[in-house]
Amino acid sequence: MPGFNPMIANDGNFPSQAKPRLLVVDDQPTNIQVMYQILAQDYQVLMATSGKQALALCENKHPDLILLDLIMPEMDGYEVCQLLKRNTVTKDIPIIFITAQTDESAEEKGLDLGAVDFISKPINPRIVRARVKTHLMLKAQSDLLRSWAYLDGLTGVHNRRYFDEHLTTEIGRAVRNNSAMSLVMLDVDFFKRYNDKYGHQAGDDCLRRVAHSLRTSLMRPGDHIARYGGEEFVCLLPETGFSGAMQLAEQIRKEIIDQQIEHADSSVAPYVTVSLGVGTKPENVHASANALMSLADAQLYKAKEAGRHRIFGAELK
Ligand code: GH3
Ligand code: MG
Repeated sequence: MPGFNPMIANDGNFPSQAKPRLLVVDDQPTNIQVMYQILAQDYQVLMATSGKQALALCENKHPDLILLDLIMPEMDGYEVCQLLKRNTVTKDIPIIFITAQTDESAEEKGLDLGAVDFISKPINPRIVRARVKTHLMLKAQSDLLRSWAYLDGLTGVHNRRYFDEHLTTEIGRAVRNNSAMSLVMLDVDFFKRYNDKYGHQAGDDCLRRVAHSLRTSLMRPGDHIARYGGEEFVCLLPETGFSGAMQLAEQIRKEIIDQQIEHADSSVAPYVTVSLGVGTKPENVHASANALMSLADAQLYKAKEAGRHRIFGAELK
């Protein structure tokens, strides 16, 4: 087939990013070619001829949907499905099983393992296109709902739920890779007085401006900002050692006071200020999410105790 690339193919009419990305997994290249011809017009089509290759492609290329052959040598479709559902990176990718097996128990087993649908061979192109379209739409809707459930409605940064889930994943990754990781916790100083003087609406605006300063200061794509509680925020900084995190905390402190948000009742400055606590897991140190969180929190407490509008930091041993 001209231009047929065994790993990635599309018809070239549209930029590939504009099209949803499908992964077709089948040990028979001729079956893959049939699927390719049915789907390449509307989708970017990734292809794998073994379960192992499929798992690697899912981790690296994040397809939007998988069409998975059930019967394959070495690793069958059930096993591939199970492994994908166990991995946090791939568990939400919808899987449609493609199979020549017509008995209901095979279908039941597949659905039990988390597949969204079953298509039997020989395939009918119109049915394949229709089901793919439906499941991609459902996936897009659930992605959108999930992203809303992880956002803080007031400030637009992530919420505590997202942060808690992410922290566990990120610390696991940092321990595996022996890399450093830091947290910056931040709390607005005398915010109760701010609300009392300027009103709750102004208080809300102030929190939005603090979130804006955090967004401005954090530049790396892996960094995450979350609103952890009322006027408390936390920044998760993968691959960041102690001095880098302290520098960033200083930048945030400065960014916020430089906004000159009037706060006449603050005891530390005529403007809104924040106190910050930095906690670092250095390279080659094993640590839990709780230990890192407690460290950053304790540092924030010290900053408050020492007079507010300042930064304290420490590293885990
Ligand atoms: P400190 O410097 O020790 O942190 O003092 P504080 O006044 O900032 O801390 P305290 O915990 O006493 O008060 C926090 C205030 O933040 C009280 C609460 O009404 C306010 N707050 C919490 N969430 C929100 C919110 O979403 N919007 C507004 N406007 N205020 C909030
Ligand atoms: Mg406060």
